[in-house]
Amino acid sequence: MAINELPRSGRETKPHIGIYGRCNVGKSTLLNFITEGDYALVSAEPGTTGDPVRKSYEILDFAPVIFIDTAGLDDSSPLGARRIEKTRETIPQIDLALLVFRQWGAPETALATHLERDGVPFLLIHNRFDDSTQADSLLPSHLALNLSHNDAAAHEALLTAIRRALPERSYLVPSLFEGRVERDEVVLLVCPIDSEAPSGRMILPQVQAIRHLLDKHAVAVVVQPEQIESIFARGLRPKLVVTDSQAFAQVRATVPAGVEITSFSILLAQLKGDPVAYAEGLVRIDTLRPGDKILILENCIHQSSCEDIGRVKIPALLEARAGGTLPVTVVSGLAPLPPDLASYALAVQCGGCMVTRSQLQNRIRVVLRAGVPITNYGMLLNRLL
Ligand SMILES: Nc1nc2c(ncn2[C@@H]2O[C@H](COP(=O)(O)OP(=O)(O)OP(=O)(O)O)[C@@H](O)[C@H]2O)c(=O)[nH]1
Ligand SMILES: [Mg+2]
Repeated sequence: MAINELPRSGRETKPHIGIYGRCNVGKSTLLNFITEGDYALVSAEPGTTGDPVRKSYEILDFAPVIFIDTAGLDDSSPLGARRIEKTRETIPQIDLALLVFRQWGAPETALATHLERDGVPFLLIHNRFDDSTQADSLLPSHLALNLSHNDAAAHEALLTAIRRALPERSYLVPSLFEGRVERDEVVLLVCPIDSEAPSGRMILPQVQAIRHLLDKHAVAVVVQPEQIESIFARGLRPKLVVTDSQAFAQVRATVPAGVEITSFSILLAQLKGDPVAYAEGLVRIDTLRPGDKILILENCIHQSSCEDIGRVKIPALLEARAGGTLPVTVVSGLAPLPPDLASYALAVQCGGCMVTRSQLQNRIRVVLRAGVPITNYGMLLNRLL
């Protein structure tokens, strides 16, 4: 399937676009200009925007995206340093940066260098502040606009530039089942409804799996672990069994030999994470010693079932393996990584269903750069359960 035919990303994985620049260059004005609203506070007072401000916006015939308006890079107010840090923390979360400037100088060069180093694409936006006589900047490619004008042509040009600059992988999602399942084949999805399952709904990876199977015109059969036997007893031969990672042992004991078993977390790891790094990191569990520090990275901040896996089950399994206590740090959502990252023996990352591919990839890259092996919830549970 060509990438252009792939489904657009869902609500949870919208491409993120950060707006950066010095104080008062018109960053919040740009957000309002793009979204044709009055969402962000605009004022002549430098330092108006403090915390990053997120705004969803659907680009017509394209994709829903999230804009992040940020504090000025040169904010010198009493909270300036902390605001600048919050602004910098958004960079690993974005798929595209809009760098707004009135005059190009050292702060713009520093930011552009930072973005280039991190492989983040960016558009340069020269806010002319009504002065159409102002000479264009000497920069080779940029958009020159007067942001406070209601200019339909400029709006269209800006959105076209954003669509072109966004990497395809930020809004087109390959199938969880690419190359594994064909039309009309049956896939058994094992979804335990236990005390950890959220009440009244399915979790995102289960919903995504059903949707991706429907997109492939395959057949999804959704069961709880105790129904697996009756499915096979009826003569149904699924091509693949996908289970909640916590039910691995039960599923292996019930599914007949020869039928491939994987988990939602492993499918997600292959789609969004770094399966090679995860496989290399998994080996580290064999050499863990009491006292080794473990870093749990779980991106969902509101899914209590994950808390139990990350905070209780995985630490207990690793401690049993190491034969003693392992100090565990849990980082939730996209909170900053610990400053002493390099001192961890192993990082264990969840499937990452609630974050974008870039956000997950950037996080993995930072962990690997610090020399810390990283593996994945599902792969670890598959090995230890
Ligand atoms: N005349 C004119 N004023 C503009 C233009 N763009 C922005 N402004 C004004 O410049 C001031 C600063 O704009 P903001 O959008 O708040 O700037 P910002 O970069 O978000 O500033 P901080 O949040 O403080 O970092 C406001 O008074 C805007 O009305 C423009 O194109 N023309
Ligand atoms: Mg602002």
